[in-house]
Amino acid sequence: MDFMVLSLFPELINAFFQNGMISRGIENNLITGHCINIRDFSTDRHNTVDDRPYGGGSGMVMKPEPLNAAVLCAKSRAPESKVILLTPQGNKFNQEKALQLAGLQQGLILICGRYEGIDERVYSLLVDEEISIGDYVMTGGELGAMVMIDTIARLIPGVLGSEESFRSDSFMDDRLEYAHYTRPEEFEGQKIPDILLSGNHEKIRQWRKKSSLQRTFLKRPDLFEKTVLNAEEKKIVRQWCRELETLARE
Ligand code: 4GT
Repeated sequence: MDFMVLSLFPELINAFFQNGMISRGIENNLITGHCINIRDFSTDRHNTVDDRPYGGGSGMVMKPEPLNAAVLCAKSRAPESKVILLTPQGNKFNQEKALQLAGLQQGLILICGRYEGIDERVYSLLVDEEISIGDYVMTGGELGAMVMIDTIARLIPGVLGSEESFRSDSFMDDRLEYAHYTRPEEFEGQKIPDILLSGNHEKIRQWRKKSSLQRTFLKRPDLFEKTVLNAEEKKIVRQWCRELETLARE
């Protein structure tokens, strides 16, 4: 999948492309990452990219011409790509949205606004979809673009490497991950659960299922309410309730 980011802060985006899983994915030709500096498309000698808002008020608005030219440049380089504007007004980004976009054959052109945002006319001419990463306001769309690319890239086969693989059962099924432990066996007086040392893979699988359900119930009751438990999970929850009863009696 091809990611092309349009930004006034290309250093932020390029640092992201040059590190961790993303850089590995690029090296292995599984994804590409490019950044276009919107300022390169300004037309005056001061390299202006913003201007005062019509109608008055505080803050500045991104001028339409440089952004428009930058998007047209991106589209000429990647004609099939879907143009996404990062904005608090957009459709909510979540795991489901990430899977949907990861499944597309198209690349993504991600526009990052700054100041008070972009001129409405560029939006209506060029943007295929608006996306928000959550209900809060940031100083720019760059972190949103990075959140999206990170989340989508790890869903592309091979990006996480052959050993690791994303667990589609987490979050897609509205469940949190089970608790993780690594060496040492005892840390600050806390031991790891015995089962994890037993070597019994079936028992470990069941323990993890239980851990996942417990954590979802305790930490994200909103998610738990949505989940439909299968027969095995109902059994696990019943078992948990019995354990709690026993504890209460003691
Ligand atoms: C929040 C989000 C976003 C911003 C979000 C226009 C100028 C928007 C600054 C930009 N804030 N962008 N994408 N929640 N700020 O996704």
